[in-house]
Amino acid sequence: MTEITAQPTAQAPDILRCAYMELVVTDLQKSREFYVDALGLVVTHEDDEAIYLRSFEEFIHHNLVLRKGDEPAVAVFGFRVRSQADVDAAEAYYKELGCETRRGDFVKGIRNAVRVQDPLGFPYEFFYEVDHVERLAWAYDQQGPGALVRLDHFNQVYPDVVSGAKYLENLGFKRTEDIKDEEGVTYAAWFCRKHTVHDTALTGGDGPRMHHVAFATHEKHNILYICDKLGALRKSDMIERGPGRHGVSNAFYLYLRDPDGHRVEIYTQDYYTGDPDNPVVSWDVHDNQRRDWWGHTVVPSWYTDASTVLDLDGNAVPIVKREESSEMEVTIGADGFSYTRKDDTDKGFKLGNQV
Ligand code: XXG
Ligand code: FE2
Repeated sequence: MTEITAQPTAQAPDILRCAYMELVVTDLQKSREFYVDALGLVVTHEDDEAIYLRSFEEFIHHNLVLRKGDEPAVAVFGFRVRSQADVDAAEAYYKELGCETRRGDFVKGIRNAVRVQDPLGFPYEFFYEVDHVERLAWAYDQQGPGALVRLDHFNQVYPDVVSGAKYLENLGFKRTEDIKDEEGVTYAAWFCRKHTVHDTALTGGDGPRMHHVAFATHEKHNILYICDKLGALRKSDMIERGPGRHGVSNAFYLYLRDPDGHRVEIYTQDYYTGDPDNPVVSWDVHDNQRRDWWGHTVVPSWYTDASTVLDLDGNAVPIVKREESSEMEVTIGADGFSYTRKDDTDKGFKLGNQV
């Protein structure tokens, strides 16, 4: 394996967007109750081994695969690329990085994909050939008031955000926001290919692990309905954080934990980032509004818990400890509240530091 930050001479694949995640779950029926009955995702295919789900605006086969297994884990982060030639490009790119690569049909609906274990240790898939299915965007008779309409992003936990970011930027991702401190420590960073705040993000912590997968609703009230529905189903313990308004991304959010503990974010209304000179917003880790615009405290489990990721043989990838300071420790005060802004006279909001 070459250096994580090395730029291969091979052309990076043209990645369109985050497209699907394959989760290993321990009880398919319990997961179905959560993702289908409670959250309303659309079933494209199901059998005794796996359930394939999609969001209402999706036209490709799936955005989420739930596969039955013994231990909860993440089998793959799937990205759609622009053409079949870009799948070849991805294979050559990762081979040059010295990474393990496999070629084939790994899940239903997708053909001739490449899977890699990337330099950070995450299982990534790049694909182009995929079955088209009915786009249910106009099926308002099927969409409930909490309809999940798109897959929005992934979030990955990794100890060294700076070198992880360099790897993603070499791969063609554009940084949109980050969280740093005055000493230059980077705690988290967000990266896009499609023209939203992100397709994936790095959260500093022990990793590689999967922090969350996020689905978008049309509007804020759809998220509030999901909270009400979970309450009515007596599943309020599945709500981990929120609802609220993020500082980073400016999106409205809710974090849930599925029956295996995998974290799912419901997210809506971030901003357009498609221009090449889109300013990067850099937040001070001590700004109490960075993670919740209303200043609400982030629960400790949100910082500490994340899902195991698998290598290409299905084995758990060993976890490396973060050496740099942890955001939870530097921001949660002794009283349990995260009001640690150094310059307390700075009551006016600088929207991060836009460059
Ligand atoms: O999608 C996101 C997040 O990564 O889940 C978290 C956007 C913003 C945030 S943060 O908690 O930093 O506001
Ligand atoms: Fe997120």
